[in-house]
Amino acid sequence: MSARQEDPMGGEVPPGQLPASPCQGWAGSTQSSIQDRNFTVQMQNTLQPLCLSLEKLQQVKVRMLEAIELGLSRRTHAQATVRMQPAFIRSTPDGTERGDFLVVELGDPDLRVLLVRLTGDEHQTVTPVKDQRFPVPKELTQGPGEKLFAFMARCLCEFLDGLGTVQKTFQLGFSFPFPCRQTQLDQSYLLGWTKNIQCSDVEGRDVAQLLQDAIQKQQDRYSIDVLAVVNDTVGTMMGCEPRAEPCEIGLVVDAGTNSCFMAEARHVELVEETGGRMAVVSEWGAFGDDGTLNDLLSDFDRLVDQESLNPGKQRFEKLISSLYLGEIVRHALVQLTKQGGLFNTHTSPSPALKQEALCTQDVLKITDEQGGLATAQRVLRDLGLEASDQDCFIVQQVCSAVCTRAAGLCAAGLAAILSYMCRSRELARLKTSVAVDGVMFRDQTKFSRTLQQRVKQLAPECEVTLVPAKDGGGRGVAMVTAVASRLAAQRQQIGRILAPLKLTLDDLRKVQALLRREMELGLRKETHATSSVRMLPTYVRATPDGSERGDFLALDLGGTNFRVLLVQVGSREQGGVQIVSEVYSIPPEVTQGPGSELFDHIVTCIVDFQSKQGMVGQTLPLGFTFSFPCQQMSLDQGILLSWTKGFSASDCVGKDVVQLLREAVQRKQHFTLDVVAIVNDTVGTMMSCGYDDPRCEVGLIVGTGTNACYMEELRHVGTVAGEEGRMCINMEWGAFGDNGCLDAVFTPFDRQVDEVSLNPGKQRFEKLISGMYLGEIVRRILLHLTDKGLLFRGRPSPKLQTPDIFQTKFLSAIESDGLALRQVCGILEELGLHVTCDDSLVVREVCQVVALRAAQLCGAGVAAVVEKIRENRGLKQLSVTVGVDGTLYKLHPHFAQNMQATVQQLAPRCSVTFLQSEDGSGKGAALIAAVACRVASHQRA
Ligand code: 0WK
Ligand code: BGC
Ligand code: BGC
Repeated sequence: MSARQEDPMGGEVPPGQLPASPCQGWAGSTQSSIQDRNFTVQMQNTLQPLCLSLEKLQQVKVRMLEAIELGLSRRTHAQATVRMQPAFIRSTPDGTERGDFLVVELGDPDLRVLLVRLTGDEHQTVTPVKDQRFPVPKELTQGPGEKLFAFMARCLCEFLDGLGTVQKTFQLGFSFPFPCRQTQLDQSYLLGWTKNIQCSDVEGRDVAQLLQDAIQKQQDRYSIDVLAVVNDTVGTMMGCEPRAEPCEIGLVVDAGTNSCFMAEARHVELVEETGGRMAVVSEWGAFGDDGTLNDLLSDFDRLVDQESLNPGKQRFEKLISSLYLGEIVRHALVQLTKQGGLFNTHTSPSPALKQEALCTQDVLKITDEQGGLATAQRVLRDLGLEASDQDCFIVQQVCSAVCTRAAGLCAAGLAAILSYMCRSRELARLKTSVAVDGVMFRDQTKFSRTLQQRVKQLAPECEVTLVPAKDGGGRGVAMVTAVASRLAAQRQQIGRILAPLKLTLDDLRKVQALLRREMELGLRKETHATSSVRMLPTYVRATPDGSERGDFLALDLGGTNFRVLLVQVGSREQGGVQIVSEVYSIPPEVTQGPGSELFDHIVTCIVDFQSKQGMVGQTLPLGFTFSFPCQQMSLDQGILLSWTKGFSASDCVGKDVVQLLREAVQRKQHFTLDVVAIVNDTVGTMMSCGYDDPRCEVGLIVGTGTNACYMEELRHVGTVAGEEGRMCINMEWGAFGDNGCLDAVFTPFDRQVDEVSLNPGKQRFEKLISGMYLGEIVRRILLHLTDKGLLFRGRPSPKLQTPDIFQTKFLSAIESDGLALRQVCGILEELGLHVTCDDSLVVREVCQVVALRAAQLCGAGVAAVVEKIRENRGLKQLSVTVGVDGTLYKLHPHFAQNMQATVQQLAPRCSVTFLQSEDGSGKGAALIAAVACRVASHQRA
């Protein structure tokens, strides 16, 4: 054998000295006999597999890095052995945490209960007010999970009874050192037991809920809220003594082993986060369960694994943690005994070396250079083994080999995490503390020294301080619980602020009944003027029957765009309705300027359209969709009752809109107009859809504004003569509640939006539903939450304080499925806001609540209409189609569905089909013009 031997700690063994570790040759050693030399070789061969060179550890580091990437990626996570579970902790403590928190730690072998006081001062002195251990009876660790949780609840009560405090309400953090799939701080599903616990009926279940249920079942003397479930590595990291450099890694080397660290949230693909950090629990104990470490497993490791509670699982853990090291050493000693070199027993292993004869605590002590040999002597004597000094020395060598390897492997894992953090943060160097807990590290100089040295060698780009955990994870779990408590309090506050926007089915039934009452009032001649729902006759008596023919000009004013259309209506064989249209914008200064300019602008667009379509000088019958409340005396006459939405052009209200258009044409002296019909966009939409579905007898707009129309029995329309047949009624439900009947639904946010609108006190129902207002309601709520310090760290951006800056299309975007929170953050960052992930979640919730209320109220409206039609016709069951149009209805991801669900609940005897209009109401206006022309030609005939 060569004299020069490379020791895994990277040093040389000077001649005549004992090797620092068994992995070194014994060339220079004091032994003289041949027999001894044979045994030395045998021993080296036996222990060689336990000796991992730096190169080997470097390989392990690289494999761990690959495993980390697989665990973080959404695509490979499910197959990954190192599961990288998000812990839903986004920042390490900031010292503001305060309060008294209960902590329950399911350790091995003890359950520990603590009451921790956080002072919230910059020193953050954290003192366990009381701390008590309860040994966990062995049978509980293998029995029904329910019993184990009941035991924990009992200990908790015993602890609190012993506290002798008057306090009855507590917030609790649960330290649960087992692999879990966490979905939020207080929701964590057990993936599988490890170490010495194997209870039934717990895997796949939420352990927070199991503990909460056990506590409730156990007693009612205390009200205890389980606010957080925390892995012990996270507790260790969060409990790290505040130091110069942040502590962003937690490491546990105890009965089991594991690690966690603060990853860049954008790299944790299991969560939606974009910005900031997220603690991930590696669960590296399972590293190698896919065979990645097979090349470095020794026979002893395989024996330990086969004899364990979970063969084939937790391979990395079984090479490092205290539950297994004693067994590895024992198997090595049995092997050496068989080779006849130990305890003078000549091959038959002593029964003394039976399973679990050696505990890891002793193994660790034996590795101690000072007293290790004496400890070996004592331990072997206690086992009834007569051990010579050489035996003790050999045993010490074996223990050292096993522990050195454990420290080396742990270092390779830690180095992988450090290098990963350095790389993922694009840093040249990383300086961080690592909080370490566990019997393998606590007061174990050899292990911790080896670990420190190896980490330095394996991650030279990182400057690492290993910080022994002061009291295990207790204080860290209390910190997490304090964060959870703050978040829970915030949640409650946000819940209280949003509660008035959440309508119950009962509330919606009341709205339905109120609308129905207003409809009746609107229809009756005597009460028509006082009803907030004006139920305006449209003089449209029937929906299209397919016999309409001819070319028509159509105008579509009132929504997002102004459109001019050429509509050619032919037989179905000729292809039915052909439409050519042009969209024109109407600048705000025109919508809010002199009425004459508005109508001049309309005529200019018509002229432009006609010249583009080569129709100059051609006069076609025209249908005019005018999406504002008009009192119609006939099909081609409509007195504007009031402007709504963003319009407030002067000198129009109270005037016949058709006349205003004709006057504009005259002013332009270009051509003549033959306006044969003016229709509301709801009516145009109903007609347009009715052309394809004859059952379509309701028109609904949910766009910039909202409104509905439907075919009412003429006998019910008190403002129009005649009893026979039907007439389409433009409800103008936007004004529903203008008489105060909806005040109960109105929240302060709605009032604020109304007060600054163009028409305060008007269009109250519209202001709860339509696209013009939803964004503004959300903005006001966000400002209120920011004011309360519940959002954006209490700092609103100047942009967010700008009226109408939060457009309704943002709601649709923010709520769209699959839109990662990252995109929500993007939208909010556009508004100059510094957004945390919690903020995005809250903003999304506010959007959801506001949009859901709008959809439900709209659903209550439609339910009132279809129920009216059903009762009109004395039907048990009505089947009807509603033609719908409007940007909000079309673009919002959930509006239509939520609205339809509400209609089903409130009008169960109506099967309602919603037909989205593809051609817009202009087509409908042209069809009405066609009917008007046909009727006129018959009258002339
Ligand atoms: C398209 C119709 C138009 C109606 C508009 C409403 O053709 O008549 O006014 O939908 O939706 P908005 O454009 O307001 O979203
Ligand atoms: C568990 C981990 C735990 C570690 C240390 C492992 O067996 O899977 O969740 O953190 O032991 O206690
Ligand atoms: C108008 C209605 C119109 C609705 C949808 C409301 O503001 O008053 O006439 O149908 O908006 O565009």
